[in-house]
Amino acid sequence: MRRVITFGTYDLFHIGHLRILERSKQNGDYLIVGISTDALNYSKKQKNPIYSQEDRMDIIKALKVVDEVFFEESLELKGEYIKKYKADVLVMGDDWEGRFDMFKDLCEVVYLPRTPSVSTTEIIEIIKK
Ligand code: C2G
Repeated sequence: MRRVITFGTYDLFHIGHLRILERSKQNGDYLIVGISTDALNYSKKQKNPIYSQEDRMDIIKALKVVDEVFFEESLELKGEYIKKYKADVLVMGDDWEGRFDMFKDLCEVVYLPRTPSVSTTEIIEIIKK
């Protein structure tokens, strides 16, 4: 069984999120998703996601393509998560292209093209207007 791992915040869950999870699953048989905690998000972007980490996790966990979820507490722990969850392949969107190449000695690393014209930031901007 080929185990796939991917990570994300998945705030205001949208079609780009669904597509990357579906395409991640196509890289193997079992999909494990690390959900960025509110604290990790705050440290990266100095703001909290709209949906709480518990709600974001419940949404991802309910998807047919997802087999297992956990909270990603820190970007620095990625290597530990890859080992803990025995991942054969790490999949990320290509906005992260090259950023996780250091894990190539632990597992395969794949970057997939993002779905164009949709993002959480853009959704927030449209609603604000
Ligand atoms: N994504 C996509 N197409 C979009 C928007 C997002 O394919 N139009 C992908 C991203 O490339 C990422 C995943 O969906 O692989 C989750 O995106 P975010 O929720 O924005 O995740 P991010 O905040 O980048 O957190 O450790 C890494 C981080 O946890 C990733």
